[in-house]
Amino acid sequence: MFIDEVEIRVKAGKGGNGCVAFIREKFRPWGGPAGGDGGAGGDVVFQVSTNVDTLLPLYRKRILRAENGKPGGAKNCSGKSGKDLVVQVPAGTIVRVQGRDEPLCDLTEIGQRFVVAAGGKGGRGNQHFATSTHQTPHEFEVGKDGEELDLHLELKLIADVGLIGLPNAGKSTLLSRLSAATPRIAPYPFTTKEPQLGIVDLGGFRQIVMADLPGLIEGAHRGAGLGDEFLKHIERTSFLLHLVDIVPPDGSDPVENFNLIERELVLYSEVLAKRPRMVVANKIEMTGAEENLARFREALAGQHEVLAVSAATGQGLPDLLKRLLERSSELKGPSAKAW
Ligand SMILES: Nc1nc2c(ncn2[C@@H]2O[C@H](COP(=O)(O)OP(=O)(O)O)[C@@H](O)[C@H]2O)c(=O)[nH]1
Ligand SMILES: [Mg+2]
Repeated sequence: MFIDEVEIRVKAGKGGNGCVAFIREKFRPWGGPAGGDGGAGGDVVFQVSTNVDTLLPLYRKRILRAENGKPGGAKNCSGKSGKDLVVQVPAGTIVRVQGRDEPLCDLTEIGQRFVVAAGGKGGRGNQHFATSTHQTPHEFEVGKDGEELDLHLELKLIADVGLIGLPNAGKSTLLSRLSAATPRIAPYPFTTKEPQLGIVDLGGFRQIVMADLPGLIEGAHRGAGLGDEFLKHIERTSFLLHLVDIVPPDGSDPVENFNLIERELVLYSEVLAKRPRMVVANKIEMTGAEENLARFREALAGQHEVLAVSAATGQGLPDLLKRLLERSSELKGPSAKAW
């Protein structure tokens, strides 16, 4: 299990101050107090939405602020309320006040809303302070501050895309080039190397979780077992990206290298071997890459589409993201959301 975490401050709007005013009309020189009430401050609200898949949109923010209420006006006019700030969060977000174990809320249902910080009440204007013996009140209330909290948000993630390939294919390099954030890995008893993972922003509000699965193939080689929990987790990975070094330094054949991994994958997990996948040739900026790529494409013709990138120079990466976005319905299979 991977955990996406964000720490963020939320600040609701302050209530507007009450107003001190008196009616001044030609024939009513002492027309009485008429100061309006301040408007309430806006709330900060979290709402579960299918538009977001991770907490990535919140990484770039420090503070989420709702609008303040407007002060009351003369002639008993109430101030306008501040607008609520509605923040979209993915299903499965657990919200805690920083430093507390007990969750503030556990947001699971699409559309579910929770006010994480309530706006302050507006203050009353002087119209409310008049009594029979106190006809020209100058009292008013100031608006109350909105709630301000430091929150910790946590989301359990499933990898949407698993990166596979021989050691040195460039998996780590590719992942670091594409990821916009690096979630934490929950404490699994890994028997091999820890997987790396990143959130990849595909644009168009789609974010996917990409996991490098280094232990997968190397582990299969040695017959080393990954933890059951971890295996269950990666078997929910809905899509595989097989990365191939198109100019291997040892002079080996990229087609054979590709077949080797595919064979091991079947031996390792039939569930995973059935996953849809995309084949990506890496290191295409190197000399000799072009001929190898042509041969490679020919060998895989009719079986897999082959994209070509250089994780080192960035060549081909925008096309790769575009292609992943186009295939994002396959990346988000029902299994991927079924926690
Ligand atoms: N020339 C070239 N080298 C690359 C490219 N991508 C990765 N490498 C290098 O290949 C080596 C293995 O990369 P790494 O990401 O660690 O591979 P991994 O074992 O699959 O995670 C490193 O020395 C990288 O710098 C690329 O596009 N072009
Ligand atoms: Mg690596």
